[in-house]
Amino acid sequence: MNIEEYMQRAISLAETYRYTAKPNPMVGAILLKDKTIIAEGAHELFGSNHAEVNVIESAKKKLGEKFKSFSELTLICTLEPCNHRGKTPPCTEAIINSGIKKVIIGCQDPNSRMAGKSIKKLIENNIDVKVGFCENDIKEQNKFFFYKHNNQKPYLTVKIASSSDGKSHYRNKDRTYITSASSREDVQQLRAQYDAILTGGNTLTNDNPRMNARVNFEINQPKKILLSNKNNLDINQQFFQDSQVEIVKEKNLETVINNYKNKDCCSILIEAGPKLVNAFLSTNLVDEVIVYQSPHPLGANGVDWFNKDITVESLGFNLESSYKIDDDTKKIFLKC
Ligand code: AOF
Ligand code: ZN
Repeated sequence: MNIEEYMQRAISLAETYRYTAKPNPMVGAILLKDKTIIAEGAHELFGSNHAEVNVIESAKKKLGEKFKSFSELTLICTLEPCNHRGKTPPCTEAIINSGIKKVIIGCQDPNSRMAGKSIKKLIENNIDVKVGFCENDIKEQNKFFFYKHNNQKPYLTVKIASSSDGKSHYRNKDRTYITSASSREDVQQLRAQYDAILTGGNTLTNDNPRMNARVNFEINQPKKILLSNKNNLDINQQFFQDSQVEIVKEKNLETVINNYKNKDCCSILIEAGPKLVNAFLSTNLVDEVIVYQSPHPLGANGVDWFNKDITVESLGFNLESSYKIDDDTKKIFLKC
C-alpha cells in the first residue's frame, strides 16, 4: 500500500464517527511499522480522546510484541494534530512523548489555534513531517468544519417545505403537513448532520415542534437556537424537553450568527416561518437553501413563502440538484 491508500484507510476510520464527533472534525490515525499496520484509531466522541491519542494508546498494548520502540513507527493522521489544551491535552505532546519520529499528515488544520503551528512544533522536536495527502477528500469529509474556520462563521442552510403554489401553511389553521412522510423522514437525516437547528418564536407557538433529529443511529443531537424575545415562553412545550435550547433575544441576524464564530458550532439548519426565513435570506449569511416541494396546492388560504416577484434564484442561489422523494421534489440551491 502507498501513503494515499493508508490515508484513505484513516479517512474511513474517521468516517465511522461522523455523527458523534461533531461539532469536532472527523479524524482518523494509523501507526505503521514498515508496511504493517500496528494500530488504528479515530476521534470517536466529541469531548473525548483525539484520534492520535487513541492510536498511541492502542499501540502501547502491542509494545514488545509487534514492535520494540515507538521510534520504529510512522504515524499517519488525516488532520494536523492539535497543539492546544482543549477538552483533552495536546496531541503534539502525546506524539513527542511517545518517541514517534515520523508523521504523515493528510491536511493542515484550518483552526487558527493550529494552522501549521503544530507541524512547526513537531519539526522543532526532530520529527520528520510530511503534509498533503488526500487533502480534498479530508476537506470534503469535514466540509462544515473547514467552512467554519475558513469563513469565521458556521455554514447556514435554510430548509423549507412548500406547496406547489409556493405556500408555507394555512392562515388561521392548525399545523398541516405539506410534504409526504418520506420527505419528513429525509428531514430527520438532514437535521442529524447539523450542529444546531435555529427557529423562531412564531414557529414554536404555531407548530409545537420537537426540532430534534429522530434517527435510528447514535448522534450528538443538534443544539436548539430559539430567536424570540417573548417573556412568556411555555417551557413545558416538547421543544424544550430533550436537548439544550439557547434562547436569543438579539434581533440583528448578523450579530446572532457572529456570536457562533468562537463556539463549537460549524453548521446551523434554519427551520422557521416565512418572516424569519425571508429575514435570513435578505442577509448575506445563508449558504444553502433546501426546498421540499409538494405536488399539492394550498390555495387562497395559504400563506406565501415569498412575495410574488421573488424566487430562490432571484435571491442569489443556483439550483445544484433536484430529485424526487415519493411525489415530492427536493431541491438544493447553493449561494452563487
Ligand atoms: C486532533 N485530533 O482527533 C481532532 C482534532 O475541543 P477539543 O479539545 O476536542 O479540540 C477540538 C479541536 O481540535 C478542533 O477544533 C480541531 O481543530 C482539532 N481536532 N485534532 O489533533 C483529533 N478531532
Ligand atoms: Zn488533538
